[in-house]
Amino acid sequence: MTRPSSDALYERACKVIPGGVNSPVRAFRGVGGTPVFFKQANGAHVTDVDGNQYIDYVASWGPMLQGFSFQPVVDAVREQAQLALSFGAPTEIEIDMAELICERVPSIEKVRMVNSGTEATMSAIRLARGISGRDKIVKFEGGFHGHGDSLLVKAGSGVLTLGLPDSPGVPADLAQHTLTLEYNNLAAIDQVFDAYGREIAAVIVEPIAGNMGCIPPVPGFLESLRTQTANHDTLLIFDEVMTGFRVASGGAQQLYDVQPDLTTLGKIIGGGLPVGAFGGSAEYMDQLAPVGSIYQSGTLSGNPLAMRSGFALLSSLDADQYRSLEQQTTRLVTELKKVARANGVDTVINHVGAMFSIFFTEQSEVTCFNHVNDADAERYRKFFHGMLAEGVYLAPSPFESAFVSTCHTDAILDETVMAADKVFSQFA
Ligand code: KE4
Repeated sequence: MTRPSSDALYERACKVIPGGVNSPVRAFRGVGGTPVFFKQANGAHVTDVDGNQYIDYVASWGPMLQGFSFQPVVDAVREQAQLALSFGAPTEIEIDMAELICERVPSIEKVRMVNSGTEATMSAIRLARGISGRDKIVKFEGGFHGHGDSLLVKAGSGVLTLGLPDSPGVPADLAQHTLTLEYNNLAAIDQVFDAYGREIAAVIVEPIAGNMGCIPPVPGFLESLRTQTANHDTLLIFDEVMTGFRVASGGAQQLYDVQPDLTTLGKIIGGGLPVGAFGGSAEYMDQLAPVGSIYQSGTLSGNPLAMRSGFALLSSLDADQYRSLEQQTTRLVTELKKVARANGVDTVINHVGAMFSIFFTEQSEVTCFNHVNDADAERYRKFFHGMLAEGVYLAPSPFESAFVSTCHTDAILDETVMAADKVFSQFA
């Protein structure tokens, strides 16, 4: 499979866009080679600028739960575009969207729309700090919450040492307020609250990790976070930008029956257009301007085009579809494990709802960032390019999740497994 047009476009792009991409992960640095440029997509398939078609498992990093070019979304966007793209003034569709989110996610009584997951998490952190009057926050190693300064922070030397900037440009005296724990480590939660308890404004966590590959919470992890935060008047923030409306109608908080104080959302709620959101109790959310004094704003927040797109997607989803997504993903993972084993390739494949990840490792399980780091990233690179050559487009990084849509039929899953069998056979 050759991609001369992609290669030419990449060369042109690099002259005017940093790294030729508008978001780093797209640049293939995680797998080597140069990015594929796409021109159209439909259902579970994407087509690149050279006319090559692939079965897609990136789903634009999550939004395409009903597949690409989902007709109700296309129709809603086309209709709204004829009326107006944005007013910068309130519209009815924003209320419809807010009501739908509050109905689907009971822990959310009020919600504020923004334009990305980063804006959602950044704003939720500010809200938690404003409510609590505290500065410290806790996040988890391998957790990604967008590129807000307080969240681009890595662990200090020890679990209780203050954070260090994880990117140039993040002030050290801001980073020091962020503590980073090991995901799924219950003892670390107790330690950090014993040490800093009532100094902690918020804990922000992906209730199912998706940004170090897919890693479900171990029993008791989310419950321990809920107990410790409640005991110390710390706000618990579930970053459901990826898991929201993907793993269940009510997200991971419904699946694991643990209610956070604040929830951040994105991806699926935009249906492919730029949307983020954060929500929680009316008591908390009414502390935001213009009711309260905690400031947050956005020119295009809640714009009717993106609202119509997200509303069309969300309102198309029902319990049967979530059951089917779970069944299809389980079927795919089961078959992938079989062909990997049959070819003597050691893997751990984690999955929850319609998201999964393949780790090339002899470890029996992958439950934290250290396990991911001990996995064989070179084998992932080989697998990625092998599958690409077979017409299957996976995430161009071993630290991402793969996504199944309602358009991934049995035939498409069988095709995927056959491709994997062929690629694994070349691993020997
Ligand atoms: P955005 O600012 O990219 O819309 O959302 C940031 C974000 C927040 N929280 C979670 C749990 C997320 O997964 C993300 C963004 N996810 C990545 C993929 N792992 C987006 C892809 C990219 O960075 O280009």
